[in-house]
Amino acid sequence: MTRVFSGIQPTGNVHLGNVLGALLRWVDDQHTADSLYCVVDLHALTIPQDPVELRESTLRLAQTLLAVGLDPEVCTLFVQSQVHEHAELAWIMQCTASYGELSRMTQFKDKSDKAGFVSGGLFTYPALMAADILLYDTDLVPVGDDQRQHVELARDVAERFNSRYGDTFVVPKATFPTAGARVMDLQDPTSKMSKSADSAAGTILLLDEPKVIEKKIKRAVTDMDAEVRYDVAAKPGVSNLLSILGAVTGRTPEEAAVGYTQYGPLKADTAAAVVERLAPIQARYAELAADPGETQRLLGVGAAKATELASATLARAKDHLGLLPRA
Ligand code: ATP
Ligand code: LTN
Repeated sequence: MTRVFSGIQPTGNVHLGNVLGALLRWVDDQHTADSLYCVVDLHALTIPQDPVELRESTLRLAQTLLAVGLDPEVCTLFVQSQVHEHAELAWIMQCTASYGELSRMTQFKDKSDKAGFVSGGLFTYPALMAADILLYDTDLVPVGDDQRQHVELARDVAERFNSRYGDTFVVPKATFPTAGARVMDLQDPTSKMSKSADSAAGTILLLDEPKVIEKKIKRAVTDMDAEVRYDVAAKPGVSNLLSILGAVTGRTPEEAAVGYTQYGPLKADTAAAVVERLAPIQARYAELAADPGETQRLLGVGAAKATELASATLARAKDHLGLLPRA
């Protein structure tokens, strides 16, 4: 069976872009592949975090993933720091990746330009991500386009390690969402909806109340002429609404456009469809939030399953490297 692995950082609130672009695909994949999903809290440490907030965001994100539909009976859901093999293999990956390779990562350049404090971890972040992926003999890594370079690096270090020390790691491949799975900011439809966006009005949060969702969509930026048509280049605002409406109702944006001649009804129907799609997720989230102990228990089960796979891979890598085993 194909092995799938992906991760998400416990930073910021989950928004509609995360749900439509990533999480719903994870939910689908769990039924067709042997899937592992990880809340990557060690990656969050590359930027200074408030300890109380980090612990809360990690639990909240896990509850969100369960609410969206990840089923711990079907997939393996766990927290990165609870499986210490990730940190250990990350060191080995740091010693396998070259300084030049890590220097060429565009995410590091972007983030280090913006950050006041640039940690060593921000620089070696892709080595930890390679460890995440390689520990599980992963075949496919579903990610957004922004992670393409990092998965490519994971492939390169896996191949280098295999050729230096003998066959050890499966060489993974990234998979990307199909067109339309890129949700844009409602106030600036030429940039992607993002946790770190300046305009809260442009981002629909998974836990936004129906009234807030309606208001944000009603105020969404549209285009000059009043025609409803899917044309991303000429009409980014309306096209974004059509993508969202299509995605939440299981249609293409072109199909979603049929029958609309005015922006008002399009916005009203898009808001209603988003509210309806998110309502059961929000209800499930509220149930899970009322019992944090149960989520922590499920994460413990996930970490135990992950450890079994990860420890075997790490032992193989250490053996091939020539590290002396404990007697
Ligand atoms: P940040 O704004 O802090 O960069 P983010 O909102 O981009 O965060 P990530 O945690 O980097 O979110 O990504 C989690 C997953 O959600 C990734 O697979 C990413 O590709 C996907 N994703 C993020 N934003 C969007 C979007 N606007 N449309 C579709 N998918 C998205
Ligand atoms: N860097 C990714 C999160 C991430 C990840 C991974 C994704 C960490 N480890 C392993 C896929 C596989 C991000 O910021 N979206």
